[in-house]
Amino acid sequence: MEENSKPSFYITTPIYYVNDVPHIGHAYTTIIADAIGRFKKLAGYDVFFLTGTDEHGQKVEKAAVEKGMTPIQLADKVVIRFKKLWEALNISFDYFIRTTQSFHEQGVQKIFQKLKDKGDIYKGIYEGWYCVSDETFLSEDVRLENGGHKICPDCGKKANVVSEECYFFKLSAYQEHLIAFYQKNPTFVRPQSRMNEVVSFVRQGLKDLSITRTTVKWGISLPDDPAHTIYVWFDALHNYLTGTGYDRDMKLFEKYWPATIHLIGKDILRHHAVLWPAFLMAAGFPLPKTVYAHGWWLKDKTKISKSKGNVLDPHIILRSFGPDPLRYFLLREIPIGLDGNFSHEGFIHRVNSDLSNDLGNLVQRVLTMTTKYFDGKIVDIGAEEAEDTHLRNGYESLKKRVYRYYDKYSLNRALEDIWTFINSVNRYLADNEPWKLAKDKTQKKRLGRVLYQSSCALHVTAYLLYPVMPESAEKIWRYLGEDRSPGGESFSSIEFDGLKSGQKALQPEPLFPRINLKDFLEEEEKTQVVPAEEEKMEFIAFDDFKKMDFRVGEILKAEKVEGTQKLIKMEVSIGTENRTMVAGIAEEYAPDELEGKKIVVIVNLQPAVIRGIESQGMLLAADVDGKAVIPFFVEDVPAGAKVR
Ligand code: ME8
Repeated sequence: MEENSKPSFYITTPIYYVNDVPHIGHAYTTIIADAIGRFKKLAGYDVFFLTGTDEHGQKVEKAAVEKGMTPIQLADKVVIRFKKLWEALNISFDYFIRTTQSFHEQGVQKIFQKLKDKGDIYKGIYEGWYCVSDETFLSEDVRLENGGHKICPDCGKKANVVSEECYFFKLSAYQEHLIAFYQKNPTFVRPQSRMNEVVSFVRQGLKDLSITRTTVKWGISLPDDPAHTIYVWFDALHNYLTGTGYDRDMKLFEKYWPATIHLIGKDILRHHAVLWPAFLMAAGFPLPKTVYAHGWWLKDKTKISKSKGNVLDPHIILRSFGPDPLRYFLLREIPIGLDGNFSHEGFIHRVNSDLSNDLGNLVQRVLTMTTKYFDGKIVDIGAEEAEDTHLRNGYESLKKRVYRYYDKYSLNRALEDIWTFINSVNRYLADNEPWKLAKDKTQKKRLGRVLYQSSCALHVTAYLLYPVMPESAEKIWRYLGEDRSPGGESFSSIEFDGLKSGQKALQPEPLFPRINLKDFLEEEEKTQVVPAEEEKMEFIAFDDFKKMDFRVGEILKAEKVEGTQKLIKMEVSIGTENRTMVAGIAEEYAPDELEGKKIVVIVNLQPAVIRGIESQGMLLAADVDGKAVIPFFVEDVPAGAKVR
């Protein structure tokens, strides 16, 4: 399908505060968004996935002072931590927005001005209790404590009284409009229980909202009244417009807005389900389709959060196991909407039992037998018997159910169902005992059929798992000798017997090695969470550096990879030979401006299959705010010269 004719699907995560480093809670929302986005791409949608960081406001200002930095210095540091984490977790966002980017600031100022001109924003005096930690005014019904102060009901911290001249947004004027909107769009907030919560909150009455501060300096100021900075939530929510091109690339904006789904934690439901639609109504924008509020990850029954000091650093898990075990665990363990308790025992149990035993061993067994009995070739021989057909039919109905579950965002149900199928493949092997068939020469065809059927089952299983476990799905396909990538195939095109007969499989590395709880806890104990301001550079030994073979490469040919927005395929001469390489640089460079250019290439990196193309090397480029900038040689250097 042409990119343009596809229906658009715009998904967002909250933009996270940069007052401290990311933790499992942030990873959770972002992984859900990534899995949904990947599924929607397979289902034929033109997906735009936005994430980013919320960098203004008193909370960041205060954290920066405590760390002896300026707010932007702190933001620059913490942003790197977020981006590294998303890379380690294989998060395929389309744009990463920072609210300190000038186009965002200008966009917010413009909308603010529009509301002011319209009379929806007016000047007055505000006096109220404000929670710095949550950047939120407390509602009037929060009771006074014995000491004469109020406690923030969300984070439990002491609030301050704020009295100052400020601008107000006429939120009260939107109360009835909001109620009418909720009635017309009963699935605007999901799950349903949260919708009811929002409706009853709005029915209790809405007061006008103070949306500027004179006591906070770190924020977007008003051009015609610069003593005022814009309330951080007014600033932050508009990232969903500016991040997709509002006021910068209106074509892009019109293609994707309104958002299909704002994925958030339940802590910020009112901001998204009450304030945000009211701001949008006032400015005349169409409203998002759904705000989906998921539950919290708790540790020992307490919400995992920076302010509670019980954060779990996902890096420790990622360093040991890669992205997929954590992605799988977080999505499998609880339905989106409910709270879950994170324990290392729970995590390790899931990995050992579901990933290592059920799936990893299955892959290993089928491919080891294929190597041993058929010289590594997948062969489609032997007649299909009833139980073989049973496996095929099992997949046909599984595929429909899994599609429906993913489509309803019931990711845990999709995974449960896929696991029932994996276990039926394990049973099929146990029943047919191919290792015994191999001992009887007259059973060669039956042996071929059993292994072919099992390989096909693995092929489709990996495809169905791709939204949640993209790295493992790619690996399984590669082990099966598949030269396509699961991410590039449409859901409707995946048939049970998609493996070509005669295709050469590989002997796999263990996909999910078993974890020993004691070793894991010891490892974790050794690895302290490194606070953002003390981020340490990881040094490598000179011997490790010497292993890397950097060369001058000359780009002979370049072309866009069809069906992608970011990828360019190149033929690069490295002196002794020509290499095919794929790089995500199409948004920054046109193919014809690359041809003839000389670049730095690492030539002894293990090849990777990207969109079905084997990339045999990697070019070096600077990462500037998520954009690639390639260093080109200006001198005339020969292709193949060593770079050291
Ligand atoms: O609220 N369990 O940013 P934030 C599950 N900047 N999810 C969790 C979690 C937990 N224990 N802890 C955090 C902000 N999250 C604002 C958002 S949007 C316009 C502005 C996730 O850094 C969850 O998605 O405090 C939650 O809503 C978000 O992180 C809060 O991140």
